[in-house]
Amino acid sequence: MEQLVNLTTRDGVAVITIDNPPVNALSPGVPEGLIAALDAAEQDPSARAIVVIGGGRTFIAGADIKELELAASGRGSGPPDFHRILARIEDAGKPVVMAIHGTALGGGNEVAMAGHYRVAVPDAQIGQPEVNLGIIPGAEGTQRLPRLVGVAAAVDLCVSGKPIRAPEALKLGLIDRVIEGDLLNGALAFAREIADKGGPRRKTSELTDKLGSEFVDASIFAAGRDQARKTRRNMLAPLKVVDAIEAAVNLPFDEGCRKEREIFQECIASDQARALIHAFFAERAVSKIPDISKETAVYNIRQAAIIGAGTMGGGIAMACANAGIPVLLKEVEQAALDRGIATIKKNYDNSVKKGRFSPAVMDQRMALIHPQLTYEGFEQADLIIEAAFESMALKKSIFAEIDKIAKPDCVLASNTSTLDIDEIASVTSRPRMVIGLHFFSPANVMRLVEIVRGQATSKEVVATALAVSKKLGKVGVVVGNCRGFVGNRMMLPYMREAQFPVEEGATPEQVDRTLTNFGMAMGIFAVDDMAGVDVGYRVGQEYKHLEKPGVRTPRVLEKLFHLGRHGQKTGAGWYRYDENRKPVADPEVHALIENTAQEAGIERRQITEDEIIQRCLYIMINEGAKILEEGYALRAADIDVIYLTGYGFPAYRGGPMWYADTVGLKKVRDRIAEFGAQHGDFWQAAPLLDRLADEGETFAAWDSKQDRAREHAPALV
Ligand code: T1G
Repeated sequence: MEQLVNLTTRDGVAVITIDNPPVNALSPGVPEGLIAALDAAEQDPSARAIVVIGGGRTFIAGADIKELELAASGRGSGPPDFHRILARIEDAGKPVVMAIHGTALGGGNEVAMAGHYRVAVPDAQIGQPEVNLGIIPGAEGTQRLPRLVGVAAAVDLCVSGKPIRAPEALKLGLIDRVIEGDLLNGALAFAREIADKGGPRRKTSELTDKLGSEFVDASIFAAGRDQARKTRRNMLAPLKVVDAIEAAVNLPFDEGCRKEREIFQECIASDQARALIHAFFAERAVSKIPDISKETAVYNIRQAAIIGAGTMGGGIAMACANAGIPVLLKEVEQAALDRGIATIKKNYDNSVKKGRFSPAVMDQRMALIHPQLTYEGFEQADLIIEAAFESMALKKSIFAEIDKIAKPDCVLASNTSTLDIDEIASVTSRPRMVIGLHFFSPANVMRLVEIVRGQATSKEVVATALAVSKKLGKVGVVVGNCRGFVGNRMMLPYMREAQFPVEEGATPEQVDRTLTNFGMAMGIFAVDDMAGVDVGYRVGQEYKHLEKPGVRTPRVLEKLFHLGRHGQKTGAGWYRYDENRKPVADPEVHALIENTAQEAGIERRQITEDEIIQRCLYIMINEGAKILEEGYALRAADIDVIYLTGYGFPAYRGGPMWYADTVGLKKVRDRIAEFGAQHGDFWQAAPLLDRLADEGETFAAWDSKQDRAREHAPALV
């Protein structure tokens, strides 16, 4: 087995270094290496104490999620059990000091808590993010953490899954010292101090002073479950982790660990864990583009420039400033510019009020955004992003202008959400430098960027777009240049199909409630009202010429449009909006729907939640399959990431394509055929879906086959 753990001795202290790049996960060989090193360190008379430290950029970032993926799918030798290494550390005959830098997450923090002392550098991040993977801590963390930080803090750390920085960990008692300067030297000095002091080992498992009692902690557990239900709607693990921490209060340590193990096993065998682990790796796979290697040159983006200070332009400017990139923000007239800057300022004020950062940080970020009415300075920009009104003519005129101004190696990007990138690029002398960077509103918040690769876009420009997305804290997904790209192209049939159950008997509220119960962040009619019924109507008009004669088209949206019910912005759309912009069911809309159905001779009936989910999601999944076979997305997993990070699809369902695999592609395909028979051939299974269904295959298997095939013959999007 590869040497993943090294032992050296320095100044009377044994130093155990974990060296398992990229993140020192507890992969097979690491626990074994740790035990061997501890054995050797204990036998070394010159070592009075032991320091455990991570090699490279981090301490231990947790169990190896690849192992968990195997266990969650019932393959491999079952979920890893770290009890032996944890007991070995805690029972060591010499003081064990954990030296933390980078991250100590999940199993990483659990190993650290088995140590007798912990020290960390100021920016170290420590936490239990397991719920983000649909599981709970499975290495005695739910038993040791409350013993160190108290029950309330332990519940919050485990239910939120959010890491904390070292200074806060020190305040909570999770670590014993923050090391300024060199970590190893600081840890060695600390270890020698402890060895000099002598005395019994401080075993976390034996601490009880912060556990309180069942009675005292009851309100904490109740609040924790409320927090889980509110912030992690429909998720299993955040509720289960509270049960495990409760066991730490009610049971002796070893029994509590057994209870934790039981709950851990239950969670890892769940669909939610499989979906969330899929989402973890899918999000990391999107940056792997077959014909773009790690060696592909990337343009250095030191200065950005944005055209249009509207909702999107303003949000993108904030994203750049938040990442420390100075940005020129151009508008055509002062009033529009003032509005744009005022909105940015208001957004930053809100963040300061919420304590996200200080007024000083806000000033720094505002200072990075330079509002202007001319192209002055654009000739210095490394990246120009056009975020003007969604009109081809306007975008082409802007690109013709910036083509004359921008320096040769400046990346020219459009934030268009539907228009043809190749057509936009055709007005420039450098289509290879043109790319689509499709941000999602609010662009300073939403994590997704659809990176639209044009026919001529160079590999260096695609690689730069991926790097810029990462720098902005976004997830960049490379997609092909088809109408609506990937996200919106799948959204259109979803929006369209959702209207038919409403004509046939459901209400907009019933459909939206069904979708939010399923886990969607928002119902489709609430989304329509937020985006604007007029926008939905205009986009629909743009697609009208594509509709086959005799294909059924939704009727109510058009009526809402002509009634001026354009959604939130007019105070009424599918819903009426109260003074707090809260959607309220509107009997007027119900009447409009019933009249429309009557006029069309549609008999109204009971519509089940299952039917609503199947009609709304299967049409989207089917479009996803078409996108894959046409090559406009590299992986089904990429489509999942697009929907998880840009369209509010529930992560614990893994994304639309993963969800289809969970349902079973044969079932999806057969249901589509039934809908086709009932509602017309708008419902026709995509050939890829048909084939995979017949072969009993999954989109996930198709992805790995594609990836394998591409190793030999790179395919462009
Ligand atoms: N296991 C396996 N691979 C991992 C990994 C892990 N824990 N963490 C990261 N990687 C891979 C990742 O797939 C990518 O691979 C590369 O490392 C860089 O990651 C018992 C059961 C640490 C904050 O949930 O949050 O412990 O794509 O691109 O942005 O109770 O990775 O290059 O081939 O994300 O700098 C708990 C998960 C596990 C932490 C670094 N731990 N990791 O972020 O790099 S469950 C976690 C992260 C557990 C115990 C339970 C982040 C990071 P590739 P990256 P980054």
